[in-house]
Amino acid sequence: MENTNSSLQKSLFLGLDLSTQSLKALVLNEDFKVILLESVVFSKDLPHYNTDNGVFHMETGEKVSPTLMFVEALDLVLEKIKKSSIPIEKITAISGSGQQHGSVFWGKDSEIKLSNIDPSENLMSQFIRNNMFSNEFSPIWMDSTTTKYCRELEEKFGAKNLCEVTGSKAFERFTGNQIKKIFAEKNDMYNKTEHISLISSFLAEIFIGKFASPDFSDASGMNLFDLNKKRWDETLLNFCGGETLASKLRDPVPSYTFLDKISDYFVKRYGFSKECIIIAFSGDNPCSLVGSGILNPGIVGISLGTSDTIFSLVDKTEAKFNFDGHLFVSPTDENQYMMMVCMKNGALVREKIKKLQANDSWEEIEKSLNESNPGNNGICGFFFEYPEISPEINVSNFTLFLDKTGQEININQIAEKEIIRAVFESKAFLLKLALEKFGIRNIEKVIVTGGSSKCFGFLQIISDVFNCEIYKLDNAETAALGAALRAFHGYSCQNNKKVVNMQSVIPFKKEDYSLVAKPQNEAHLAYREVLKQFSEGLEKLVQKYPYNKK
Ligand code: XUL
Repeated sequence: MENTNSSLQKSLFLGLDLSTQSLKALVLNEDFKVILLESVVFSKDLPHYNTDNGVFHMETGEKVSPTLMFVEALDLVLEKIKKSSIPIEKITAISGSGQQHGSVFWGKDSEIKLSNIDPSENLMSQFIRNNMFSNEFSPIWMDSTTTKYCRELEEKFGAKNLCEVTGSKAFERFTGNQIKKIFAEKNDMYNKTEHISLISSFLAEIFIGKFASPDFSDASGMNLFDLNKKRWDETLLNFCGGETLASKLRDPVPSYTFLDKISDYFVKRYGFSKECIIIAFSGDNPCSLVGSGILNPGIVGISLGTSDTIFSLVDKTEAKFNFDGHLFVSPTDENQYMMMVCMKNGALVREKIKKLQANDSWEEIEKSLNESNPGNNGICGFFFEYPEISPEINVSNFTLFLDKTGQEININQIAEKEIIRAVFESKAFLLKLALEKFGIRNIEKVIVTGGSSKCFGFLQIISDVFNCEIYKLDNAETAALGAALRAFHGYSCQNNKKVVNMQSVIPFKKEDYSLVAKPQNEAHLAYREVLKQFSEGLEKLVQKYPYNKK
């Protein structure tokens, strides 16, 4: 990436990424080169919170994170930036990324207290002393204990209607349903809550020293935001949090919005410039989209991590709503949508097959994929360690193989290399089918990120199934990079006093990517056949194993 705008020489842009497991800070210089990457890893650097990689598993089954852990992580990461060699005073704009759907519950008078924090002390001790939060825990995206409230919401509004208004049917992790649970079960705590933030807007709030709006993209992951009207839906607000919810939330704003200048606390304590501006923070998926260079429709991002996620941009007029995925307002252009499907059964399924069938070795997996045939002689499989959310299939520890006639076949009748291939082909099929449901068929290229993108045999399968070239981005920190790029974009809009097109100012170039797989025609044709059979098998599983709909 290279910046040709001379007025920006010597400006630096900071992107933060508050994810499930860590807080990262990435600084870009005026040539869009990463000049600093610092991180605070919750399990390693903040062990006293006793989390499991940032997550607290409550006895009740709820998944939360201690909100103060986020605050302490921010103190630590800022200290690291201060100690580094970068000139902090040159940071011109800051934006951030937060794990989507998670929420923060601020206590009474917390905004006043936040605006009065003292630069001679760190944030953490002042947050403890001031008792900032009404809920010491932040419900996070991994939580799935709100099924009852999701069903109530869908009964009241109709799943289809909810999907068409908010971009998604009711999902357990979506913030509206998390708020409803606290409203219904911990009403006292709810009433003591002055303000509710998303994890992204929470981080922005600390930087400006007052409550902040979430951006349109992150607000789209709440089941509360009307994508078309670009404002909260009043009936949904009332249903999830009663009449007071509207007053506990700030109205969402476009992703490029200038929120305010950085608060004095950061100027005095860390040496930031008084002129440094804060651009609305967003969710990790919207930020990863930007950080992967997906700035126009036709490019598809696939993140192969703990969960597998596929995302892309779609023109509003062409976008199809569907129950298995989500539409968000795009962080690149508020008149486009970002589609996203998040599948729970990602890395764990691959790790399991690696352990059971390949001596826990990626080399053996590669060898096995090399020695087996695309299309797997008509054998396909389904593998779900956890109940799947996209599409909804309520099974655990589940394996099923079908032969080329679509009949169930016993694992003992299948060669080891076919078992391994079936796992990787099945994932590529699921990703392709997810995309088709949104009406996306013309794919220019796919950008892959995440742990399992190191397996070339797997990337070749994805290339052949999608029939397009696969690229890897050289920078793996797509969420933090996307946040820094969004800071730059917001700054450019502010500077030009108009909304500038993101593509015209963010110069992703060919050199930023490596080509890792090219489609092979014969393999693609073989997959087209198996995909039909796979899709029919999948539909049967969806019918056979529904979630409890009562
Ligand atoms: C997306 C989702 C996860 C989190 C991870 O809907 O729940 O990808 O955003 O941080």
